[in-house]
Amino acid sequence: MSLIEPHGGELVDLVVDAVRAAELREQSHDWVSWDLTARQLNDFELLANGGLSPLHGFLGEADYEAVLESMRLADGTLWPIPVMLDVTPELAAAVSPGSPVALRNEEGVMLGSLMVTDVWKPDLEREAERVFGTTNPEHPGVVYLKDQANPWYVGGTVEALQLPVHYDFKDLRKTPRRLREEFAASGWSKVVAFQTRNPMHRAHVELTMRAEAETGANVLIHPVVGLTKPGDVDHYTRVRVYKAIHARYPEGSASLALLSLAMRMGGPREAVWHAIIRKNHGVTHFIVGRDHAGPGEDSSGKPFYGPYEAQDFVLAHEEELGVTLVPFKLMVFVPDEDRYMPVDELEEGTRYLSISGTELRRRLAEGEEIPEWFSYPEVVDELRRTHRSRAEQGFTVFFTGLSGSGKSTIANALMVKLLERGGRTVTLLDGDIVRRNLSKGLGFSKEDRDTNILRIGYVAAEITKAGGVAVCAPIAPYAGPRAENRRTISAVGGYLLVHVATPLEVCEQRDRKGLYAKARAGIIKEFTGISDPYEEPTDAEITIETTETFPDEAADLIIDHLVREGYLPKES
Ligand code: PPS
Repeated sequence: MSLIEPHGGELVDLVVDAVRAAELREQSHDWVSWDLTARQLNDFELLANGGLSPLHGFLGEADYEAVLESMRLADGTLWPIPVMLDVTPELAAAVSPGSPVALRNEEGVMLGSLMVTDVWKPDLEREAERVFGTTNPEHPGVVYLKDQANPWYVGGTVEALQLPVHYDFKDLRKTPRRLREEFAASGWSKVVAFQTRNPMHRAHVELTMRAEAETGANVLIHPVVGLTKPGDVDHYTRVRVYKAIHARYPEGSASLALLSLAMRMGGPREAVWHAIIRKNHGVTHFIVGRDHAGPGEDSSGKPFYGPYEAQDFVLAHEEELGVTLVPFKLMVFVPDEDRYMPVDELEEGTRYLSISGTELRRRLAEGEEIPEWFSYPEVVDELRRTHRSRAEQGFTVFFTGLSGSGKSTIANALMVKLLERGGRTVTLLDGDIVRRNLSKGLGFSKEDRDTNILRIGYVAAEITKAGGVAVCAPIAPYAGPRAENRRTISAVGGYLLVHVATPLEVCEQRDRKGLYAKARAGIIKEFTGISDPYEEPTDAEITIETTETFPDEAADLIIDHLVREGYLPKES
């Protein structure tokens, strides 16, 4: 179609017509099935709609190797990020080159087919080193490869029966073809794309308007709404913000579209990938700012990538990419001139202001003012709707400690004191109580204990998300599930780990339920502290020695902590 020719190059379209779709559906009755993971679903969508052109499917081994080694496909095409289908050993064993696989979403709906060309077991550590330049498990891309990715890869060509369905913001989910058509129909011969995974504020509007002025292009606000960095603001909130921001541009000068991309946080390599993806969406210019697609710093404060490494990398490949780089330095507010400027254009000694993401989150959490020079009132309102201040958030107090350490007694005292204060619902998830209902039937093997703790964490996260208080008091002897719960609960509200550190000898001496005697006699097997491990927490916010602290005092210590952290008001 000539309408879409002006820019973007050839577009792959893997969505088949109705006849072929019916044929594939019919044949698939004899095929093995694979339920696409959240990341794979994003990759599938961009493969199917041509966002990942020139790919026609998930990479095979030769392309994978070439991408790792030289950032190119085996035929020499520039391609920085490997896109494979990672699968379980069971699926890998069930397929071989030539096998068809039905690709399904989590509800079991068949979205496409994969004709397998390659099956191999990758060296994920090597992949991390090559793609991310690090094997540091603090890098989200490395975490994914280490903890979440399935251990086998399958490559092959894809045919799509349909694109994944989205029920939210439907009018903003624009395929590459649709965007190209819209640009052509609007007479936009140059388009500069702005990529983001964060809420936008005035600095971003200023930056994109400058890019518009410098290049003579129209702006495409093209935020990622697939998988982004864990802990990012949810995409629902962000899209409401983008819509508000979009209205700030002069009528007809900017477009807004959402991109279902699963980011890898791969910094320089990912920036080049983003440029390719944007080109497929009909864009001619691409803004790359500071630390583009980077995960920031590791725990020692060392950044994973240099602040402008991504810019340099895109620049080095600009000609081959066929997309013009629009580099930007950090934008800061100059109060004396009442305007935003790139930090490198300021004269020495100029006074300027900026608010970091961390500072913004702190202000939102503590209900503090966010100045007008930083953002627009409608954006701040939108963020406040979801970023409830700590005083309004739910939280979980998670006790851990040996049997008989006093967890339940302190947990009960805490619950009563919280109810006395009022303001939030309080749910007690005590070890014994949980085992009578939620975890009925589970035993005390490591596997069952982990399941039990993760179930408690799941329920606590739901309560916390809904603004309530969950007080949990299981033994929770293993660090792994405790850490997992901390992650999921902190993402939706407050989390506080309390270690009731009563020594084993004291618990055994008390032996209120007579269990220690039975454990010593071998009548109860796998008893924590006696014949089963207890991994002492090293990350507890509060440690209580009940040999010296009464339950009443212990509960007050926790309340004081919650007041200091802003979850509870000072006066009762
Ligand atoms: S865990 O490890 O967190 O899943 O344990 P939890 O759900 O808290 O259950 C601990 C309570 O079960 C009783 N009990 C045992 N505890 C430890 N090990 C073994 N083998 C065992 N068998 C039964 C015990 O009463 C625990 O209650 P508390 O309140 O901790 O004393």
